[in-house]
Amino acid sequence: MGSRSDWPTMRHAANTLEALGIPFEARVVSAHRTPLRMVEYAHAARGRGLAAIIAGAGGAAHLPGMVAALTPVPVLGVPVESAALKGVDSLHSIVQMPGGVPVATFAIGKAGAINAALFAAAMLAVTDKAIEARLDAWRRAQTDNVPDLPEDLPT
Ligand code: RP5
Repeated sequence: MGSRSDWPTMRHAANTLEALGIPFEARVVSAHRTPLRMVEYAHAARGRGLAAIIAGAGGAAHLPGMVAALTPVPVLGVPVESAALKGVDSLHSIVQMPGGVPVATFAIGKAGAINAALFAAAMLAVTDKAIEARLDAWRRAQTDNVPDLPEDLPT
């Protein structure tokens, strides 16, 4: 993520990966404030065996696109909600990549962070039966937990 201030959003991705038993690391890497850290992180990603990079950033959210420019590892972009423009700036910064440098872009905020983690899990599940089983179980539990009434009614 681009800043510690993104963690309240990005922890939802971390929590989801944890629930699915998928190992991950969480790092602050800013495209603007620590550009060399970003270059080093992205250059090392493939060699370190990272299967995907979930990159969350807000405002002028250049982190996902720049990381995607620097590594062939799939980059999943999460637009963090910004104070001034509610994350529409983040979304536009992340989604509108030029042809040739893909970033899979998710919803603004918490939903996007959760879905980026689920999407990464789905990619891994293609070749990992254990993750496939845990993702299936997670989805079943989600379905089972949706009540069919809007509130508890007196019996
Ligand atoms: C972006 O600027 C970060 O991803 C963050 O969403 C935003 C604001 O950062 P802070 O000023 O809160 O550190 O680079």
